[in-house]
Amino acid sequence: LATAPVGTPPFSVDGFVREFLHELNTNQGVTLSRSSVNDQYLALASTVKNYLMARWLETNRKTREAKVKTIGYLSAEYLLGRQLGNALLATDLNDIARQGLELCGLDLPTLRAQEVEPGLGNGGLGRLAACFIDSMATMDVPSIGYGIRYEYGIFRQTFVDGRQVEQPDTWLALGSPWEFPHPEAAVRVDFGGHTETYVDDDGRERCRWIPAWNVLGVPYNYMVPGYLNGRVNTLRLWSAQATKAFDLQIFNAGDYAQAVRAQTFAENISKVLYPEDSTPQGKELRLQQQYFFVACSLRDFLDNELEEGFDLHHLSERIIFQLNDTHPVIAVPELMRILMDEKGFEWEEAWEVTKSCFAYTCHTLLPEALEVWSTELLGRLLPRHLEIIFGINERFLKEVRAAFPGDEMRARRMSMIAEYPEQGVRMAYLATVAGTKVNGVAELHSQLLRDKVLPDFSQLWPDKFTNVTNGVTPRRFVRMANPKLSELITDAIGSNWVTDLERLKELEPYADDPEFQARFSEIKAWNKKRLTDLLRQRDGIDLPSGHLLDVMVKRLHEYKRQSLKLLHIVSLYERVLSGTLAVEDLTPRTVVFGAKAAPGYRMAKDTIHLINKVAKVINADERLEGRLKVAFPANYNVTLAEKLIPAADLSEQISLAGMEASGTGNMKFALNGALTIGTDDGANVEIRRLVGDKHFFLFGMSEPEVAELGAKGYTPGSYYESNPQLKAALDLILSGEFSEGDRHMFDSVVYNLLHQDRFMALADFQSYIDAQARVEAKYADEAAWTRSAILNVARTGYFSSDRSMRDYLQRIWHTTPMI
Ligand code: DL6
Repeated sequence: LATAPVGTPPFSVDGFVREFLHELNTNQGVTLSRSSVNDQYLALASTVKNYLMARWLETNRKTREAKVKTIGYLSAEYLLGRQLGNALLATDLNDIARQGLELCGLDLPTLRAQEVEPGLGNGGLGRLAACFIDSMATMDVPSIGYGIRYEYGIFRQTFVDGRQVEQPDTWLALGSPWEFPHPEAAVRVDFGGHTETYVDDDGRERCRWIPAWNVLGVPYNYMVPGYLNGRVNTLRLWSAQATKAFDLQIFNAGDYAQAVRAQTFAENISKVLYPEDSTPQGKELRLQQQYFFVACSLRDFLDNELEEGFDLHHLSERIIFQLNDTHPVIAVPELMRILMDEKGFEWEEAWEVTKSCFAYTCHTLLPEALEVWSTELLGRLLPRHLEIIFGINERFLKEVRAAFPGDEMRARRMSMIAEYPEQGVRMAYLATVAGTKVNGVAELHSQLLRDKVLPDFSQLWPDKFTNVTNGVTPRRFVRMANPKLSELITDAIGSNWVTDLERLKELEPYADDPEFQARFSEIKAWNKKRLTDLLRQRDGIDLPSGHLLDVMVKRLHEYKRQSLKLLHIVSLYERVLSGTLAVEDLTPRTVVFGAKAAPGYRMAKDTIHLINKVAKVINADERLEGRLKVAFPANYNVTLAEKLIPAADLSEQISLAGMEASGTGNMKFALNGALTIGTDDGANVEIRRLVGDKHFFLFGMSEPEVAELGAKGYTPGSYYESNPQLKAALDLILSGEFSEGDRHMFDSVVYNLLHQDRFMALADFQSYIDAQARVEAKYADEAAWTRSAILNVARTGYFSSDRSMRDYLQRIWHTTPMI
């Protein structure tokens, strides 16, 4: 009885309806006739959870009993997207739910639309974590995702006069049916104070931390259902609370505000997601968040997931903590501290265990994205951890000096402690030293990581470095997002592709089949219509029909070069105005942007403003005869992506070569039959290799060419002077055409391009324009375009996150799925 899971509701329309009405009555306290849409959504979510519950409990029991190695995925971000659709898919309940709800007079899509997505991430890194936990569950890999339950996720973006305005993301306001809070299992996390040495009972000198304050971490568990396999893994997100509610003495003395201050202070730790994805500010609260969630997670694993009395010398047989970028790296000194200060390990023993329990994934190449924590802050917040970091560094540098005698410069370069502009800890170095493996996220990125970011480390430990190219979950991004295409694929090759995506290769022969092509085109048109309906209702945007749908969705960052896309649009417009392009020669095209800018990133916000202003003028200009439109729906998120990506014809992946670590949007578009226009950057390189040059529009400098130009000295102004088309486009912006005659409104963007252009947009302009001309020529040949689109689908099965997981299992985690 103690281990018996609850029963599962009957897998029938009747059984479903009974369960749903029961949940509506008992959970929501309403009858069907008196229920709101939100009641109905919450009851539906509970119903679906009930179908998953027995599997979840059983998964936990089996994993615990099997005593196998678990993957502890440590990530400060999980950009989950809506949960209901995914849970229905994983349980095969879609049809039953739809029919059952119909019997109740309800409509499944309406209830699904009620869900507010948990936006607990910024972009690629957080969405990758969500794809990976989906794949691990589907592949029967025992894993726990650990992270932070932010009360406010990524801000909600609105536009006021074309400028970005951020609103808080109140994702919890209408209830959060997918989580299971366990306040009774809260974990204490210490901060501040000082350290001291003492002599233990065996006469050994030891160190201990005397913290100054603490908070509680309350675990919230979320189900991570595998696709049709009966496995349900766990995502455990931590929420911060004060250790005591409030100080009664102060309260009784009448100072209410002071009395609750401690509570507010503690809760602040998990209050809000930092919205910078590539320029982390060294903010104290951010370090508190990082330590908070890894301290909770380590404690949780050691105390609750291991059986009592487990010998921690063998810890690596039971866990590997994957560090999703440097955000969780403070876990390294935390494990050392636990082993030495709490479990009595000697340094060498503790280090042997620690360095076998972590692996590190780097997600960037931008120097400003590599976290460095000032030693002043670290020492103030985590004094014992700073001591341990110094200890690790000292021993590490001895190893370096032994391996490269006399090469003091090298030792200095490799030190985890930076001395300028202030003393700080280079978290990527600490992660590299502590990790059993270090991986980049696409082939080119992993190579640049070895050669340019961490060259000294890769010379010292060549075998430590490896690559795992990112992937995306086919469940959410094909099967769920593109139901019609999924049906077409299944009709052609059977349904196994959903968990074995390389089977999409079997579609290749269909690329030449006129009937298949026709159905494929109809589906694209249907997806465009679905998007059109959504954007009309969501944003009041009217998408014209029959246009090439050209989509650029990703965070707004200079290196991603939304400004290059904008120059292309402005250039088309300018050519029509100046008569160098006849309007009837303009390929009917709608460009859709989706992008959030970090709230403090001026240039990114100015670029958003400019895009919106350009859109307004172009969309209203009748001289274009409706042949060029620009749409920029606000608040791009996972939910919108699921409708936007399947509708796209052209996928814009135009970062400067050597800057985008991988990209994962690029994979989602190709898998949904969009053709890519892209540079040889990140995973584009692998996409192009797999789909073939004829089915990919390559442009721009290669990474070595970029490096060469940079070394020679890059002068963007020379491109402006020598390229009349580029000059005319920039001049048009400067003329005030898009800013009601104000010639200076966009000086920041234009003069930055003309005088600095760190990401060389002007150097790649002509090549981009030429590639766009090739796009138009191909688009004019409908059969050829459709053929290429089908081949994109057929040849990109490699980019399943299931394959990424297999690579991690083989190259990094050295474990296998559970039987
Ligand atoms: O690996 C996931 C994703 C990559 O696909 C993107 O290319 C990369 O920009 C992104 N990185 C981040 C933040 N990086 N840091 N630190 O989101 O990771």
